Amino acid sequence: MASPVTLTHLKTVVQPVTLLKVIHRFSISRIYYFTLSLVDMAESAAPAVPSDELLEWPKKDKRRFLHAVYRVGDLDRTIKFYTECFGMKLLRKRDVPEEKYANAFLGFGPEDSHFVVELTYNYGVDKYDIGSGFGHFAIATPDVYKLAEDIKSKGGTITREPGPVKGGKSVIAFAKDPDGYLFELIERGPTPEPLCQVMLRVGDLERSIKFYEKALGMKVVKKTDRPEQKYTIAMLGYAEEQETTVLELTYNYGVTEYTKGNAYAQLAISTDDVYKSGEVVNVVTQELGGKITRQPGPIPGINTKIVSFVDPDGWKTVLVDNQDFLKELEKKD
Ligand SMILES: N[C@@H](CCC(=O)N[C@@H](CS)C(=O)NCC(=O)O)C(=O)O
Repeated sequence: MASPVTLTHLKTVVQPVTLLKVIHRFSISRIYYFTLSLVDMAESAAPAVPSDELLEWPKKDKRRFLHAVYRVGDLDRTIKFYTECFGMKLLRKRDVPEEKYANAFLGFGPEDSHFVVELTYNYGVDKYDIGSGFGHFAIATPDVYKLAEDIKSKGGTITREPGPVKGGKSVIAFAKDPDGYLFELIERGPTPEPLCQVMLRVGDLERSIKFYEKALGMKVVKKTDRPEQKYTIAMLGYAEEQETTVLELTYNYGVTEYTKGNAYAQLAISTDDVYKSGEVVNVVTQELGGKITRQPGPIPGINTKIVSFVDPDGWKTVLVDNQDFLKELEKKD
């Protein structure tokens, strides 16, 4: 279904090149050519530019990080690990036998106010390739040393011992979950959102920043360049880094391509209007790359309205209708 805003948000313009053609042809005083130029003009008036109001929409919209979706080889194994080692809560589970998959949602607080992980188990698939592009999720904790010790005592793997980040001051460690997904443990005082980062590697940081600002209305809340370590990171989101989950985009000097594997799936973000949001994404993908992978509309069966797309590196985002999402949460009770 086409969005009702489509036409009202577009202004038609005559392209400057066409005007030049008109002037040139008029100067040689050939009515015949002039007439042709008017035809040209009428035809090329069709391509439209988006209105400022449409492009401002993502910044005005009610957006929040909802969940990160990824695949695991054994749902119960991951639930046990996240609840025992990380202290997450199991928030809901659903089995969809007709489609041969099941989901589990876990996090540090209820889904209507917290970012959570949505685990997907596909019947019979016990292994996935994480690829080289996916970086990590992150958990903020007041004591990284203690959390790392707890994880070890429960049989978990710490791949990087606690200590200051190379080239910086914040205390971090890395833990690996049973499927090989990395979780950065970050020392931070009490925070409303302990599940605080999704890190993805990108091939052109400035292009990605523009994409997430324009298509998704995010703000750069921090940017750090570490020439000694040969990388730059940008934290993007809808509130300050300490208050919410951010998307951490990492650019490693000179590296423009990564493998995506088949394990990490997408980031879900809320919106008040999937149709209007889809219009903006459509415009931005034409300028910066990426593409819409699912046109705005309700998911058959569930009826939640979504629009999905990939960014210029191929990382997927799904925008989910706010009202429909809340209805989905009510259904589980
Ligand atoms: N080459 C790194 C660049 C990003 C990076 O190094 N990030 C920091 C955290 S912000 C890190 O993992 N440091 C490792 C350490 O300090 O041991 C990557 O692609 O993961």
